[in-house]
Amino acid sequence: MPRMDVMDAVVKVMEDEGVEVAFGVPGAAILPLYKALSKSKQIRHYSVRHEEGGTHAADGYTRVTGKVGINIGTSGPAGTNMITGLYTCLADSIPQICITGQAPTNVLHKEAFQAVDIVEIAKPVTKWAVQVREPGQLTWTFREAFRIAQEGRPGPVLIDLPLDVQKAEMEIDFDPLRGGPLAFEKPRPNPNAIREAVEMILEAERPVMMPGGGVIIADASEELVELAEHLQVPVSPTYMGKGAIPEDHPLYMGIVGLQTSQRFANALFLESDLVVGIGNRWAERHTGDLNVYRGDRKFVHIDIDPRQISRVFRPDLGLVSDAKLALEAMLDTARDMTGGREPGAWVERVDELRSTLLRKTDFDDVPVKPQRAYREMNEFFDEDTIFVTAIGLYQIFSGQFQKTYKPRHYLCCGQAGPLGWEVPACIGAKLGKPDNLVVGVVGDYSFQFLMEEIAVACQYRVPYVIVMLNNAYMGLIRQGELTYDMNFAVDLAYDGPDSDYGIDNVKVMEAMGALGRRVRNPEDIQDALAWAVQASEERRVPALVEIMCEREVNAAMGLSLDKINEYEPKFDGIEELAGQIVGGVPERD
Ligand SMILES: Cc1ncc(C[n+]2csc(CCOP(=O)(O)OP(=O)(O)O)c2C)c(N)n1
Repeated sequence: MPRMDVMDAVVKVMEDEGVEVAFGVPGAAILPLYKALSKSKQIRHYSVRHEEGGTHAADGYTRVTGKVGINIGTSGPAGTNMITGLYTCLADSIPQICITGQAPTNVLHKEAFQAVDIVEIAKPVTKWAVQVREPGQLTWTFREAFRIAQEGRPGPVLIDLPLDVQKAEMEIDFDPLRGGPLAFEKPRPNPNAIREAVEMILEAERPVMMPGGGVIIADASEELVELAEHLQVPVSPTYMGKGAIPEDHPLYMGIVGLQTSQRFANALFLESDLVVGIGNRWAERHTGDLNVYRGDRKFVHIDIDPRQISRVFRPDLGLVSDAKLALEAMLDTARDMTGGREPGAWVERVDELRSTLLRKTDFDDVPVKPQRAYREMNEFFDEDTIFVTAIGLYQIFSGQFQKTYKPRHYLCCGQAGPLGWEVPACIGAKLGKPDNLVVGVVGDYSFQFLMEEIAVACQYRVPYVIVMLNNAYMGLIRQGELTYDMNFAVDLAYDGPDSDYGIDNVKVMEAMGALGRRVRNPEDIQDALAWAVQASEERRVPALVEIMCEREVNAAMGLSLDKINEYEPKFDGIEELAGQIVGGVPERD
C-alpha cells in the first residue's frame, strides 16, 4: 500500500468518481485539502464569494449534468453558510457533497476558533452528515458519500474534516482498480403493479400522466413521451417536471396548481378520472385543497422512495421504482396489452382547452407587464436555452408563461425557494453545459441576495444572460396585503435615494466587470436580449437586461381570480372549480 498524504488520496477518489468542477472558499481549517486539490489536473476549482453561492452553483451544475456537485469551505461560518444550499438540494433531490474544514479534534470542545458542530447543524438538511475522525476511514467515507448522495432519492451529504485528520500521512487503502465507485441498485418495479397501473390507464376515460422532478432526474423523459404516445394519455408535468415533455407536443396538458400553473391545465385536471404521478411530491402549492384535488378520481403514485408513497394521501396504487425503470416496464407491458391507440375525445378536449383557455400576453403597457416580458422571451429564445429561476412573483409568472421543451432546461429551486439562487446556479449551469445559452430570470430583490457571485462569473469568464423583472416592489410578499388585509408598503419599499426603482442594477453589473442594459418599453426587449446574448458571449461575462416592470401584485395567483379574468377568456363553470384549486392557501389535515 502506498504511503501518501490522506488529502491526496481523497482528491484521487473524487477524480475517480468523475469530479471535474468544485466550488468553494478556502480558509485555514481546510488548507490541506486545497493543497491536494491544487495538484489535480482534472478538478477545476472556482472560488465563490459566499459559501451559499457555492452550494447553489454546484446545484445548478448538477441539475444540468446529473453529476454530483462539490462545494468546499473552511470551519465555522463556512459550513453554516452552506445550510440553505444543502436544504435546497435535499428538498429538490439534488446530489451534492459539501466538505468543511474543522478545528483539530483535540480542541473541539475548548472554545476553539470557528469550531462549530456543523454535523449536528447539517443533519436535518442532508442525507448524511459525518465528521471523519480516523484518517484511515477517509477514502471509503468519500466513496460512501458519493453512493449515498446518488442512491434512491438523491440528496446532499456533508463531510466535516478536522485539521489534524486532513494532515495525516499514512499507508492508505486506495486503489481504483480494486475499489472504484460503490455500486447501488435502482429499485425495480413489481411487474404485477406495473400491469395494474397500465390496466387502470386502459380502463380510465380521462387519464393523465403527471411526471415530477423525479422523471427529469432519472432522465426518463423519452420513455415518458413514448408511453404517453402509445396509450394517447395527456401529460401534465408538475412545475418541477417542466421540460419532461415539450410544451408544443399534442399531449402536453399544462401544469396544474395554485401558482405556477395554466388555467387550461386546472380545468382539464378537474375533468380527469385517473392521475398517474411519477416522481412527484403532491406538493401543496400544486394540489391546493386536497378534497377538491382528489375528488372522485383515482391515483397511481410511482416513486423511488418508499417513504413518499401515502405521505400526503393514500393512492389507489402505490409503486416503488426508479422512474425510468417503471416507465420502461409500463411501455413494454402496454405494448403487450394493446397496439398504439388513436387520439380520442379526451385528447381532443385537451387540444380544445389548450388553444382557447389562454392568457393574454400582448400588452403594450409602460411600465412593462410581466406577461409581455415572457411573451418576448418565448419569441426570442430557442428550445436549447436553459432557464434558471428562483422564487418571487416573477418566477410564478415564469412558471405560467415560460415555454420549455427539453428536460434539464428549466431549473428552479422549487421546494426551498431561496432568494438569490439564480446568479450562482447560472454559473454552475453554464459550466455544466458550456454550449447552451443559459438565462437567469430574476426579480430585483432575488438578484440582490447573491449578486456578489457575478464577480465569480466575471473572474472565470462564464457568460450568461440575466433577465430581471424589476418592480423594486417585492411583489410576491406584497400579495400578503391581499391575504392579510394589511398595508406594509413602507417597510417593503426600498427605493434608492435617486431613483424610484431601487438600486441601479446596471451599474452593479458594470462595477463587477459584467454588462447591463435597462429597458422601459416592451418593443425594446427583443433588441436588448439580442444585445445581451452577443455581448456576453463576446466579453465572456454575464449580461443583464433589466426590464422596468409594473407594480402590480395580484395578477399571478388565484387570490386574484377577478384580476386574471379581466385578461382571460371566460370558460363556463371554471371559475368555481379552478378557484378552489387555485385560490387560497390550502389546508391539510
Ligand atoms: C432566503 C429567502 N428570504 C425570504 C424569502 C421570502 N420572499 C419570497 S419572494 C420575496 C420577494 C422577492 O422579490 P423580487 O425578487 O423583487 O421578486 P417579485 O416578487 O417582486 O417579482 C421574498 C422576500 C425567500 N423566499 N427566501
